[in-house]
Amino acid sequence: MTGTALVTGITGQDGTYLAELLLDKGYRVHGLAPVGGGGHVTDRTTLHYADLGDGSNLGTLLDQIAPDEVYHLAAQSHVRLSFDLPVYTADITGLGTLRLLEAIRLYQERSGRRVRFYQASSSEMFGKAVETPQTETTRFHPRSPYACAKVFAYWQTVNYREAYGMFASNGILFNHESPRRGESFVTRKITLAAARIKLGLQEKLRLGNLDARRDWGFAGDYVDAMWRMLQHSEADDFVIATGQTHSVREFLDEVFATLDLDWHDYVEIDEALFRPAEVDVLRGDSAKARRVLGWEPRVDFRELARLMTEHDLKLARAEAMAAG
Ligand code: F7E
Repeated sequence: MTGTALVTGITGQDGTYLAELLLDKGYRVHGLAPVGGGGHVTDRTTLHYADLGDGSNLGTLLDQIAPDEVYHLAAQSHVRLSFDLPVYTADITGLGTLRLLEAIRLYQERSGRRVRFYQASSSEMFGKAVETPQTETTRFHPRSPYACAKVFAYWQTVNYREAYGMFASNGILFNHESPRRGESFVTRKITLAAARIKLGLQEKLRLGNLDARRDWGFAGDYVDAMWRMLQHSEADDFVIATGQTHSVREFLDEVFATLDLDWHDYVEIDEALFRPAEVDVLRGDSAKARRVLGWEPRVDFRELARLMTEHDLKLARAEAMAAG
């Protein structure tokens, strides 16, 4: 169905791809953005300001917007940073989700309308994974304040579904990247630096643990899974992943090879970039989403590395031109 959608975190990587997908399908799209939050947002969406640490205007906004679907993507989403800001992360990422769920429950009661709710759950909840690959039934073992907050939000979503019959679904998304990925996440940090090194704009790249392995997909593919979850006949939880795992080192290999460079000449290891507890390896099994939602990823690891590198090479060329 199409109708009115509300996307929290609309200025983030996933928010922008999702807004574009929903607009293409004919939705009216409203977004929540943090006060002072920048980002790439199209002028075809209506932006509202809210703070998930406060939440006091969420009810009023829901009355104004009257959404059919709410996609909750907003979070303090940086794992390393969550170790420095654990309480803030728990408040925004964990309690923020509860504030929104409770506001939606009350809105449904007031208006007599039904809202479909999507929660951006994360593969980080598997953390020190007890089995491989991880599925919807794999037990969680979170390894960061961020992951603990996401586990809390996951269970609140399940509880609103069970306690109040709300249409509330968890997408358990494994890492997903794109040219719009924030510059402090490892893939984008690497593609930006490699492109700048290629053009002589930068000499070194400092990184942490190169042995970590992730199941990396393309964000554009993953927002389609979010939409499919809310069109399904019933609310449920789904793992979204490629089923392939690669190390940070392999990502470096791909990106620098594309540019005819050897990363060993440029990468320096910085102990400060290691995490107090690391998630060593993740690999997801999205068989349920494939079967039930008809979803499948289209962009593989090599293609992802290539498209991000090409994008950042263009950015670096523009930077070099501007510098004269
Ligand atoms: O790190 C290692 C780091 O920060 C990936 C978020 O979207 O995906 C993301 O979480 C790996 C880690 O993503 C650097 O130790 C090495 O093992 O790109 P990342 P993440 O922590 O996996 C999940 C699904 C989410 O839900 C999160 O919100 O790369 N690594 N050197 C580094 N990581 C960073 N950031 N910077 C480095 O220099």
